[in-house]
Parts: sequence; structure tokens; C-alpha cells
Amino acid sequence: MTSGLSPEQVNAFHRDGFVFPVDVLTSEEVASILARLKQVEGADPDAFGGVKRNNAHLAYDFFDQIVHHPRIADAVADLIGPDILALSTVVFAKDGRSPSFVSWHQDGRYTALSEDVAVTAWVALTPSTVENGCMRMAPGTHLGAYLDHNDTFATDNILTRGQSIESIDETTAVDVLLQPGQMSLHNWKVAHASGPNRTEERRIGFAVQAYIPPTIRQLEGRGFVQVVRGVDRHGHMEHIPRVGSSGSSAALKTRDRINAQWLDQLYDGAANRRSI
Ligand SMILES: O=C(O)CCC(=O)C(=O)O
Repeated sequence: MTSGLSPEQVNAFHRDGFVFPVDVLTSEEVASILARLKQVEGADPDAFGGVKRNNAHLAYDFFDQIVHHPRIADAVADLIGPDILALSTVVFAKDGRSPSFVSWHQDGRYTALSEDVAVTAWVALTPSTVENGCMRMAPGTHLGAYLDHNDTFATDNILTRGQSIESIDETTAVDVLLQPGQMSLHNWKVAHASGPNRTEERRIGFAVQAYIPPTIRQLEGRGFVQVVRGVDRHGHMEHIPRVGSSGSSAALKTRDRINAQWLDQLYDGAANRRSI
């Protein structure tokens, strides 16, 4: 498996706002992560449900290892440089026959950053196909201003506010097809969505939203980060230590503390709040 991105992949990312597939995890790594995930969900079926789908890397070492994986860092370094911070993460799991979907949105719409250079990595732990609700990207939408989002709070919409962009030309959308262990990288300003899972099998992806250079400031609220590579010479964000004892009550408490503050920021100005 080679590391880093080719010049063509770097060009595609800057032109379209995304690039895939990038090979990052071996089949052994994927199998081990899925086994650990199953173990945790065996003890608590809701371990990654509701708000707990956010920032699981602060509580469980197998997700922490994805965030800090050297092959992911090599690829991200080709896009944002050698100093890399990770902001937050989301476990995007859609059960077989699940109506859950993600409406068209831009990741950065509700977390204003001082520079548009944040990169989301979406790592496939199972195949990601049209049938099971892979992501769809709207090429080039990272190049303009942020698009208008309506808060729908739709029941099956996975997004916090059910925020939705209505003006996407779906005829140009690109399906992000991935095999387990591959990832896509997208500029967190590019518009994307995903449909329901029409298969019997669960579809699982783990997203780091986002990798950023330390020069970035969060314009509202506080950002919580971990250094993935290099150094943070700027100190604009609060540093959170990597998980110690995986799944311990201390680790879960750290995750819950960060999620509570992060949700307050995400819902800032919203008319409603989901009861999760
Ligand atoms: O996993 C999905 O279906 C959607 C993921 C997504 O919207 C994201 O990673 O920003």
C-alpha cells in the first residue's frame, strides 16, 4: 500500500472538492476495528447512537487509532501541510434497511473557521455503495460562498438540525464508492449528501471532521483538537489528550463533556433542538 496522494489526486481534490478512493487501512486493521466495535455494542447497543456517535475517538482507542493513523496523516499532509490537528469525529452507521439519510449540506456551515482548508476524511469500515447509501458529492461547490441551508429536523435525517441545501444540481453528483479500508477526503465546504440503506447489511463509516492546520481559528465558540502530526505553534484551540483507558468512565466523561459544549455551538441560533 503506498502512502500519500499522487499529484493527480491532489489536483482532483482542489478542483472538485473531494478525492477517492484512497487506501488507508489493511483488511486486518478493519477486521480488528469491527470486532472491537461489535464488542462495545454487545455490551451497550446504543454506544454510538444519538449524540454518542460524535467524538467516539475520545472514548475508544480503536477510533483514536483511525484519527492518528499515519497513512491518513500522510494523505492529509499533502493537502494542508505537515502540521495537522483533528477537530471532531462522527460514526456514520446505517443499519440494514434503515431509512436514515443525510441531506445536502456543507460540513463547515455551522462551525465557522478562519480559513477554508479543513479536510474531512471518511473511512469505510464496510463497503459503501449506491444501494447502501454512500456519500454523494456536488463537485466544485467548495469554491463559492456557503450555500443557504434550511433546518428541517426531519425524523430520519442523521444531521443534527436536519439542515438541507435545496439548490443542488443532482445530475452532476458523484457517488463515493468505497471498499472497507478505503477513504474519501473532502473539503468541508463541498456540498454532499447520502441516501438510505436499501440492503440487508449495515453500512459503517468513520469520519474525521476535520483535519485542519494549526493556523486556523474557530470564529465562534471553542474548538477542541488533538495534534495528529507536527506541532501547534498557534494554540488557537483547546487541546484534548488522547484516550487513556479505552471505554473507561473517565474516557466517556471526557467525550460527553466535549459533546455537550460542541452541541451548544452547533445548535446556536436554531429554533429547535432534537431530544437525543
Ligand atoms: O456517512 C454518511 O452517510 C454521510 C457522511 C457525511 O455527511 C460526512 O462525513 O460529512
